[in-house]
Amino acid sequence: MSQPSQRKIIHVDMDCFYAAVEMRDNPALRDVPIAIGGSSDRRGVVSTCNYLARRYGVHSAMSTAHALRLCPDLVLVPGRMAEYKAVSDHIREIFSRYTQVIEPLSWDEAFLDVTDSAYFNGSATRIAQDIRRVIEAETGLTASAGVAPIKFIAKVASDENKPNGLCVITPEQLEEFVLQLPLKKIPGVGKVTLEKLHTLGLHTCKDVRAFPFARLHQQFGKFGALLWNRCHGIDNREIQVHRVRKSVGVERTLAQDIYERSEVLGIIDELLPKLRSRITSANVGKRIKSQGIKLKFNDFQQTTIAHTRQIYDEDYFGTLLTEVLARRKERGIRLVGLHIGLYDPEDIEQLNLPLPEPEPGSSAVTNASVDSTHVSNQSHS
Ligand code: TTP
Ligand code: MG
Repeated sequence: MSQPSQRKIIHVDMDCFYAAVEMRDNPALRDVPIAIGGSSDRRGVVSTCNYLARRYGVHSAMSTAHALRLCPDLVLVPGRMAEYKAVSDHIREIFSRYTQVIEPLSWDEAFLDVTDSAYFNGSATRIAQDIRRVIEAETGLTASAGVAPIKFIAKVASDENKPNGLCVITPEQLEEFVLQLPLKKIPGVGKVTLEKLHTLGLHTCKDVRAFPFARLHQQFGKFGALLWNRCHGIDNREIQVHRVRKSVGVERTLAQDIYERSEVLGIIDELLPKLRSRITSANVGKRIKSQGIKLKFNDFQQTTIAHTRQIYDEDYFGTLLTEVLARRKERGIRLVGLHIGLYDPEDIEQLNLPLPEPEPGSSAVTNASVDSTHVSNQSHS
């Protein structure tokens, strides 16, 4: 196995993916701000939008009503999932021409390890350029790419020159790049964590390096150790060719708010067959890790309750519902979601491990096992 510093990782991410497909297929949409999502009176949410719409502040996961307030000329386009999936399959096939070590992260992005690739004399930069060229030639869509010796920097790099850009961070540039990196760019650092970090006076990786590890760990637990590693340019995660699914779920945004328990139970009944089939296709057998329920209210707050469970039990959603409804207060419910945490053999191993402590005299935690135990808000679709 190569040392992390010698690895060549490419992260490829399509530019405004769903929106780009729509602009490709309908020239009338090319020079206007567009968003993919349901119309505002049906309480839709923006899946994504083109770069023109982003200038108005529109972004993914925003309600379409809010997006239309920011950008009244916004054109709402319903999604065509089958088409996006077809493009996704196509770009994955393109990736496979360069390496077999591929970790898809979603329909439009993937990590590739090209350390052992013989193409272009082993130049990851030229491989990344060629992948972008071939994607554009064959799909008519642009992709951005990041090249780096470690995964998280490759991902950060792919975002640096978006859209239609490439950013290469060589092993020699890694240290300098990491030092100046704003913490908000580190994958896994969400809004709440960022605010907490800012309160502590931490804005860049350099700031974290100067902060006592013990305090970071005390404030953020395992995630503090993970952050400490990242801020020292450490990310020993290999490309996971076969990703272990951590959860399956289904959810539905409702056309009208509902208020009664019986109405929520009705929605749950409708969602169960889909959940069942997702559990079956995830092929996890009977053993599960947790069972959870999510509600979003008409003030856009959402809440999730998940309990540790060994065996999947559909009736148990009733118990979870009682608990989660106590948080409803007077609010209407606009979304209902069900999810199942899946058993992951790696968890057992990792949870048994003691928390990493920095070695005396060293400034970094080198135990990579903390990486995948921090699973942040996963979306269930
Ligand atoms: P992203 O790669 O996060 O976004 P993007 O490709 O639209 O834009 P960017 O140029 O910044 O990469 O997500 C890929 C697709 O996944 C996106 O086109 C639509 C879908 N998506 C959602 O449906 N909901 C979301 O909240 C997000 C973030 C993405
Ligand atoms: Mg993208």
